Amino acid sequence: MFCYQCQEAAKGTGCQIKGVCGKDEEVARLQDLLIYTLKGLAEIVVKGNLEIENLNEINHEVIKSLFITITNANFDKTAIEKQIEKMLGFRNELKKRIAEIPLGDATYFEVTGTTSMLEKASKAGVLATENEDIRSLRELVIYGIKGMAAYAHHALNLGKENRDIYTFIYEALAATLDDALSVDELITLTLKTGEFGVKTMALLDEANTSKYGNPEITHVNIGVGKNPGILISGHDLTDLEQLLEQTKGTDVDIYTHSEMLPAHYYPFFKKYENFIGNYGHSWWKQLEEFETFNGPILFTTNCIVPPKNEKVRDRIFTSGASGYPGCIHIEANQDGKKDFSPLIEMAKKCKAPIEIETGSIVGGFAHAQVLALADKVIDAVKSGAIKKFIVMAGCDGRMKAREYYTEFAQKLPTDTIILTAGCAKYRYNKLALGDIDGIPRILDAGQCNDSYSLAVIALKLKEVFGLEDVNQLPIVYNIAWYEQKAVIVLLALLYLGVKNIHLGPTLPAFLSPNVAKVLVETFGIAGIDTAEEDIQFFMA
Ligand code: FSO
Ligand code: SF4
Repeated sequence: MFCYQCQEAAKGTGCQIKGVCGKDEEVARLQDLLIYTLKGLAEIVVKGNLEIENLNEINHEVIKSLFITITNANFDKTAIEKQIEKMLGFRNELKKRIAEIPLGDATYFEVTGTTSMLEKASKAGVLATENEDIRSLRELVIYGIKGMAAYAHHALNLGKENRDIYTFIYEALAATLDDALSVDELITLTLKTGEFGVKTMALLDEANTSKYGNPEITHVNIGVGKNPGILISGHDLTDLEQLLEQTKGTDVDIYTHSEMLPAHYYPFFKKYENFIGNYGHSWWKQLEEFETFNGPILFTTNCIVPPKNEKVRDRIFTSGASGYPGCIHIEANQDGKKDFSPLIEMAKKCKAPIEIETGSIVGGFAHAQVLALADKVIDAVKSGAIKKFIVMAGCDGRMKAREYYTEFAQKLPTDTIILTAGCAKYRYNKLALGDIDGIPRILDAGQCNDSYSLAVIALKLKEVFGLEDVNQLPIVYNIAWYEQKAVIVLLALLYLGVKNIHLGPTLPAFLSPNVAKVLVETFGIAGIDTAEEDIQFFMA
């Protein structure tokens, strides 16, 4: 196996024996083969000029497949094998619809059973591209579209889709097989990936807010109640909605975990009396937190940490693109409805969660809420009460180096405001950083996809201050990344013209020295230093 798609890639270069995330060799290879299958399917769609609007189910399964291969989402070999078989079936069906034209290996290879899948996968992985710059750019695009697919999948679950996004995904997948593309053409494709990243995040924002309302300032309880609970993790709000509906009026409480925290900010979910609060920290602390939670846990997406304790594993359920061997997967029926009764019945027999902290955290500062406060914010900037906004969106992770983000937040001058989104916030969202004229010093917009909100806020401020360029605003970017959704957020920001983004705790292993050089020279991308030095740099 060889995988270097996330920030925790072994030795900063790539996982080769087993993933730091817990992904084993077979899962890694099957994921490679699933991606290769999608590339073949995409080549048929693109070269055969197939109409995207006639490919409904296939479009949906393509984005689901991409989502399955995101870091920490799915460790279930059987589920991945089934997905490969399904996508090969679609690929072969599409091939019959087009004229005979020259096509590559990905469009016609056949495999039967695990052994032949694994064998084929060994020739279809990342290292199959020999030139390291081409490989680097191809993977940058693939990781970007994985993140895009995850967001498109959430939007789809809410009934929103945009065929242009699917068209781009096919184009990008097929382009990664095209040996005729030059480095420059691949760089252009990378920026176009960012453009579609913006479109996808806007689509998801529309899907979320049209159904659940605009996030608003909310204090979220981090303590526990007396009833047994179900803990819901991941990012899918439609799963949460169904779970709340199915537990309404029962003695089973619902708690959010990690990236599900921002659900509390949406007006829609406030009517559920059993929606108690948020339990725990970001994803990587889950094993200890699941022990003390005592009740069933539902993963709607990543980030899953392989459970060591069987008793905990028996309480874990998955849905959507996520999966773990030995855990029950809740499938949606034809109408997208999921039956969460196995979790609810289990919860009734469990003890209430053990309280691990008390108090509350505040959030809900997505674009509508911040723009509602715009006058106050603008006055504070004009009076000098706010000197700088620091965008610290992104992901958390287990590396010790991430303590930097807590230290950085703590040491920032008191005339700065942190704008955040994603699970990166858990490194500082429980610190008492105070407020500036009533504006909290940490403004949490929501999940990682809500980084879109931060871009909307920046563009609005640019307009209000009559500036030509977003980079003239007193906003700086110190982003933490972990997996591929952060890659699409980064590409989206680059597309919007944001320069000098600092990215940490380490730069991606998949950037070859030459590709990294382009990013540094064109966009001013930089890594992180010590908290003190970086603060000095940002405040200058
Ligand atoms: Fe975090 Fe995991 Fe949201 Fe990611 S929980 S790391 S970028 O899945 O998607 O921020
Ligand atoms: Fe390694 Fe990250 Fe790939 Fe897992 S996803 S195998 S940790 S690079």
